[in-house]
Amino acid sequence: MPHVKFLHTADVHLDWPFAGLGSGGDLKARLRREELKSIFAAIIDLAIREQVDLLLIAGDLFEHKYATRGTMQFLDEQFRRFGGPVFISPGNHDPYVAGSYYETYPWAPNVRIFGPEPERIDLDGLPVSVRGWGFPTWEVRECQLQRFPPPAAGGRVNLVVVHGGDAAYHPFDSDDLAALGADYIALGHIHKEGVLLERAGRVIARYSGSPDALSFGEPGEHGVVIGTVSPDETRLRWVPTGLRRYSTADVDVTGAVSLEDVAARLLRAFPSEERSVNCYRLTLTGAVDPSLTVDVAVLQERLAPEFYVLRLTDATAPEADLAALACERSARGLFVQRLLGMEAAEADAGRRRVIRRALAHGLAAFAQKGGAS
Ligand SMILES: [Mn+2]
Repeated sequence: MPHVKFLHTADVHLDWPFAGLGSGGDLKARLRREELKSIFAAIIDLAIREQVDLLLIAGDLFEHKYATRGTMQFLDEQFRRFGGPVFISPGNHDPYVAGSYYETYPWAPNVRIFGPEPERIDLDGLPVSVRGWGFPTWEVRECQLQRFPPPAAGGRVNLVVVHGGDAAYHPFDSDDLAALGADYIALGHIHKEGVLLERAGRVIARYSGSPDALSFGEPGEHGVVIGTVSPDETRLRWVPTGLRRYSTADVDVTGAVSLEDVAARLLRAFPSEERSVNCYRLTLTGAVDPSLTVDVAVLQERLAPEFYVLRLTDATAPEADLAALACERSARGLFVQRLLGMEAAEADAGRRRVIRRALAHGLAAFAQKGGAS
């Protein structure tokens, strides 16, 4: 039975600008851009170690607007090092537009880049056909899958590599994907890994997700897919490749009397081996001593050696002020009064903490509206 082993990745976004990394952000952004390259090199190492037959890259490999020729040279070296066939379907961040590096760079002969006309490539040395298509513009609002050539006959394994999946960026649904008659469809665009289509318990289409998180919008683990596919069996393995995680959380600092107290709570909340590599966006909650000013700039500076990236927001409320606020004749006063009442009536300590957090978030929202009325 013919079969093929491949590595599926997407959304590497080489040369992503990495804005918003906090103080020292520019240096960190430059470092993160280098890290993305090292992750891509590690993916090639994995492909070589796993002896995969081919690479499927489902778009957004690089940032068209920021990518340098040096990055293309790096990519080309990696593709040459892999040596086997490499199939790329450009996406909305690296569209196949006139003057794109996809068009102008002298890529290694093992690299095949799909363009605006859907194509099927029947490989010579392997019983495999690969179909693909690349974004010709920044947005694509029509499904292109109906324009794809039919699958190859004759017992070949039929693969597809394509980018998209939402309204402005090449919309398609599971029926459109099923109609391709493929054994496996390697998808890119959604940065969270996940299966999009299964048939009789067999995965037909899935997103690999981005190999490393790019922002706080991408929590959790990131990786690539290694698959072995024949016309009647699919075995897929998702391999983590991410270097840094992004976490968004609340940290309750109720009862803190000093910034050192708050710092100690933050350090206790996350193991040092995690906070030294990951990126955190944390909201401080709870009622603190009325004499304490929660100066997040000072805290961030104090904790800079302890956290790789730390972005703090203060949503604490001074304990004593709450009673005064509850007497205020305003929407905010009424809000505080109601929540303090709920808290007093609640027997469960966990639920009391939830109410206290809701109170803190509500007060932060009132503060942002800029009015106490
Ligand atoms: Mn993307």
